[in-house]
Formats: sequence, C-alpha cells, structure tokens
Amino acid sequence: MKLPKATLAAPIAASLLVFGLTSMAMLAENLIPNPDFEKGREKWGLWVAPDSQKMNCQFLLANNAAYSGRNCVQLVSDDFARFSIAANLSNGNDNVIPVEPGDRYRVSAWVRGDTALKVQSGAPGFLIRCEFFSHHKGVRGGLAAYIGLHNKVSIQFPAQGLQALALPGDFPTEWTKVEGVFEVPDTVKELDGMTPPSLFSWYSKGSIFVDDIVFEKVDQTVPLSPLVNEASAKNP
Ligand SMILES: [Ca+2]
Repeated sequence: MKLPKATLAAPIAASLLVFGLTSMAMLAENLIPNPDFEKGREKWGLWVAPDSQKMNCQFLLANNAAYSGRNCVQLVSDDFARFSIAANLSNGNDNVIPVEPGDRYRVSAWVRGDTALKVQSGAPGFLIRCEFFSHHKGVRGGLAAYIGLHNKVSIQFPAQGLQALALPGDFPTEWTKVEGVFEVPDTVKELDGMTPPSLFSWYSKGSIFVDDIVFEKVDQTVPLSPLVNEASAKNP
C-alpha cells in the first residue's frame, strides 16, 4: 500500500523526537549503582593505600545522619590515612568505562566531616578521583582527574603532588556538595578508559560521611569546572 507523504511524515517526526529525548535522557543517566546507599554497601568496595594499612581504615554504614533516605556511608580511620570507596559497575569490562578524549563527565557527592575530624597539614582531606588509562594495553596511564572540596579539578599525574587541592579552610561539618565537570584529556597515547569515581579520605583522621553520588556523561554545553593546574596537565 502506498501512503501519502504527509501520513508518513508525522510518525517519522514523532520517532525522531522520541529518539532525541532518549539520547538526552541517556546523557543524564547516573552511572553509579546504589548511589544513595539505601541498599547498604551493596556494589561498593573499600581500597586502602599501602601506607595506611595499619590505620584501621573502615567503610561503615551510618543510618542516623544521612543526607537523604536512611543511609549514608562513613569513612573512618584512627590516623591520617588515604583510602577510598568505589562502585562496582558490573559492566563486564573490568569496571572501566570506555571513553574518548574530549568526553565530558560530571561527578558530585554530598560530604561532611564529624566535628572531631582532622586533616593532615597541606592535604586535601577529601577527594574524588577518576583514573584514565589505555584499555588496549591494559595499563593505567597514571593520569587522573581529581576533584577537591573547593569544586576545582586537577588533571595530573600523582607524582606531581596534590598541593593545589589542599583543603582551603576547615573541613565542612554541614552537608556540602562537591562537584566537578572535567574533560577526558588527550595527553596519554591511546587513552580510552576511565575508572568510576573513587571517593577518598586523603589523609584525614576521624569520620567523613558521604551520600548521593552522581556520575554522568554530559554534553559539550555543560561548562567545565575550573582547573587548578592547566599548565601541568598539558605537560606531564
Ligand atoms: Ca542516602
């Protein structure tokens, strides 16, 4: 049966609209499972740096002080320690997100410290980190995006230090949103992978509470966060 053009145009336009809306919705999808910890610690794991193994670093669930719902997590250590939690994406891809240079991501979390929390002098206290690497080679490039409590981003190699992300004042004891938008850099050859965000106690001592993690791919219209070290990010 031959349909007149006008009859075909409407369904095509409608399906294009649906496709467009679906694409936009996908761009805003939170990539983190159990981002609000309402399913407890499900899908989340703890990592402790070699120099912090004896500091009783713990990843606990707190249900009396959440930012939203019943639960948040509590990162606690007996001394200045570096440890993190990260989500398991269960994506069958070694917990790596395929990326291309120029892709833009936004990550945010709600964070607060308890009143007894101490941060080692000159340290950031809390950081979010996404590591980049070459998936082809199965090796990490050593390059990562770091987001500090002042909502600035550092894209750098670890050896360059993290002084630029040092805690700018007292650690917040009220719930505070930490957020960064960054671009996947083009400074590592064949860079094509990124880890999901790790949420770090970066040489804090005491308790840090975290809730409501959002990690999403955004389009080029979303402004990048200020970079603290643009020059060194381009010159590893
Ligand atoms: Ca929650």
